[in-house]
Amino acid sequence: MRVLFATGNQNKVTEASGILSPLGFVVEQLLIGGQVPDLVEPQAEGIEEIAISKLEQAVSLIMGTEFENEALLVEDSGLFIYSLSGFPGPYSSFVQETIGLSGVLSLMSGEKDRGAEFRAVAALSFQGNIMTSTGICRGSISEKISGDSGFGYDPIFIPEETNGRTCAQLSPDEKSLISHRSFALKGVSELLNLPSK
Ligand code: ITT
Repeated sequence: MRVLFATGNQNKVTEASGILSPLGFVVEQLLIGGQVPDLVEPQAEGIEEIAISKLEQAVSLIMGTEFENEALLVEDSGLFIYSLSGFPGPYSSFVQETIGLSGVLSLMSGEKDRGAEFRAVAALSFQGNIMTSTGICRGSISEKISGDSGFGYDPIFIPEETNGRTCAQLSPDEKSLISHRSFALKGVSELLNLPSK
């Protein structure tokens, strides 16, 4: 079954494909007229609200197109740092683009409590139903930038399970075993496979 992923982030498409293809899904980036559709990210408190709003926008964009009857996926994620009361959370993209990873490390300078988590909400629409699932990956913020795989905050996030290695020091398969994205996507894929009532 094909899943059209409405995202501007090619790294997310690659990861989603690695996670969902063993489960029998073919993940493709949603392109309309060859372009990534422009979805407005509302200034909302929660990433679930953001994911659902973006999914609703994407659903209206595919109405009347060849994609109308296909499964459509949106996923919104963020990094939540406990000592910063969950910042950057829903503002993670903006913060990455403005102060960047070194800016986040500066905010954490001298901070002993480095606990943090990545969260992802996957929202999927199929045959008029909307399903959502949340995934969490707990860990901590590193003291320095390390590793060059992955994307985004990966070089400063150390999952609990990796013996001090950041996500950017993991192979794609290692990251997918424990990532917020993987738990969220597997969650929606299970909902999709439920027999309809
Ligand atoms: P779309 O909204 O177009 O899907 P995006 O990159 O803006 O793409 P998000 O809003 O979901 O995606 O991501 C919020 C921020 O969190 C952004 O800076 C990402 O780079 C970062 N991020 C998300 N998942 C991540 C991951 O698995 N590893 C590292 N950083 C991640």
